[in-house]
Amino acid sequence: MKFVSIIMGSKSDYDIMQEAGKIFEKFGVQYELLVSSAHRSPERTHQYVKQAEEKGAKVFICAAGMAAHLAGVVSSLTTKPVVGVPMRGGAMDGMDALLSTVQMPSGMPVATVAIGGAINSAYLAMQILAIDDEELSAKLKEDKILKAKRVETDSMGIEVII
Ligand code: RP5
Repeated sequence: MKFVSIIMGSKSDYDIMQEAGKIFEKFGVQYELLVSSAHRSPERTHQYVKQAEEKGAKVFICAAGMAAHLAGVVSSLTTKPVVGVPMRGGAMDGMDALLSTVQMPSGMPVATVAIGGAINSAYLAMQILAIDDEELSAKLKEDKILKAKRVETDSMGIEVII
């Protein structure tokens, strides 16, 4: 069973990260979602990543805030692609999480999206899966076409062109 794993450092990340789940549901992509912290539950995180890989996880999405080490720790435990989502909150409102997530040492990559970028994390994970999945690739192409059409529709009625 091929799926994407979404790991959140805290239940407080859920409101934002459930948006990634909704995208997977829309595209018919299987996913798991759970809370496991790099700091508060390191054993659970290690065990889960190993188990998820064995079960068929192809991409990991890791969302964490503040001193965000979850994506980095998961990257140290797997050779599957890891997408990091820095979360808002704390004294620096996400800048700390952004830098903690993106500034990985060489050889331990984390593909970091914007602060709170749950939706792009899902799209990036799907684009990775679509490399060898024609059906998903076709759905993503269709989605891009729809988005381009929406831009034209939005412009119609308000545009001023001379
Ligand atoms: C991180 O610290 C979590 O990912 C969350 O974004 C942040 C705050 O966690 P809580 O104190 O709300 O559980 O570990």
